[in-house]
Amino acid sequence: MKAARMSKATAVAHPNIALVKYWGKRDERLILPHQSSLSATLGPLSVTTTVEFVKGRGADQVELNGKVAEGSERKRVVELLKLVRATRKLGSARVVSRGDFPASAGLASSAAGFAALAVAARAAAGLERDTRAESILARQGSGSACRSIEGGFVRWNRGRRADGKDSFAEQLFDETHWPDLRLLVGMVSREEKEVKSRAGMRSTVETSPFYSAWASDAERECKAIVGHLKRRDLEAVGEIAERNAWRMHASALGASPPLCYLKPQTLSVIQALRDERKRGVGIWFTLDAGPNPVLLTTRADEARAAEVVQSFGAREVVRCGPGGDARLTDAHLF
Ligand code: 2P0
Repeated sequence: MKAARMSKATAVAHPNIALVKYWGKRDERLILPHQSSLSATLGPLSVTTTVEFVKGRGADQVELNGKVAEGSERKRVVELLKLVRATRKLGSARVVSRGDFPASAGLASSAAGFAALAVAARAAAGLERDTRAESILARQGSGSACRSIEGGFVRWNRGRRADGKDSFAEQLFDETHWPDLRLLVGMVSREEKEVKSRAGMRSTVETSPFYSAWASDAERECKAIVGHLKRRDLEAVGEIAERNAWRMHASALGASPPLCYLKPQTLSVIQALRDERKRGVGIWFTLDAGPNPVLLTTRADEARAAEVVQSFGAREVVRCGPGGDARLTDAHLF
């Protein structure tokens, strides 16, 4: 094994919002999903992460958003660093990471965070950029992070292998493909959810009688949505995104105990969006494992979409569009 040049690297990555969701693992350790998923990378929101490997075998130092990371948060970062160390002779690491959007937005900051960490850690270890290897590494930090290595519209193919080498995300269309698409996060609640995604999807896999139907349907929808994205057909993309979100929530509601991530305001916003649609305004939505709807619309209807969610319970609207690839930068955080 060649000793790597000790170095520091910094990467910037965007979060993503799934249009066909990932919900359920077939391998908890390697983070391998039961089904493929497809997302839009979200700009301009981003997480920046600097990694430096230093001499010696001291403990890794991890700082996330200005605080020393502890417990499971720290453990997940340290585990990913171990995977990089398995390929190269490296000392301990210092990691500093900062996001420019609130974790409470309900957008998985872990997706952008682990994508930036994977790109920065590999580069700091002296490894060449390789989006497939980065995606596989990021996936082992947090599943959805594998979809934040590339920009635009990205599909995470579930893969079949037990070692996960064929389970990574690939770009279908880059961020310039559909500049008119707008994605608005309607923040109806900032409360921390009672059951985190990781535990929620585990419980759904283990106890929901709807799980296998969910997984096979999502696999089909992942294929069906591609042609609609290619044609930039908002209505067709929106219809799939909505029903896929409902079906994910239906599978979770079928768990024991039932998992309900929605709030009354979520349903008020959804009802209002449907009414707007009847009036000819082009707005659809998706929902992650949380109460905040993410609206899919175009520039022409963006202002109206923001108005609707705000008048029906959203206290804030975070406006996004398709974002780009994770990238290296010289603007180190330390
Ligand atoms: C997604 N979610 O496709 C789905 C939709 C939430 C709902 O990926 O356990 O933080 O780290 O692999 O990636 C959130 O789960 O879970 C998620 P782990 P992750 O975006």
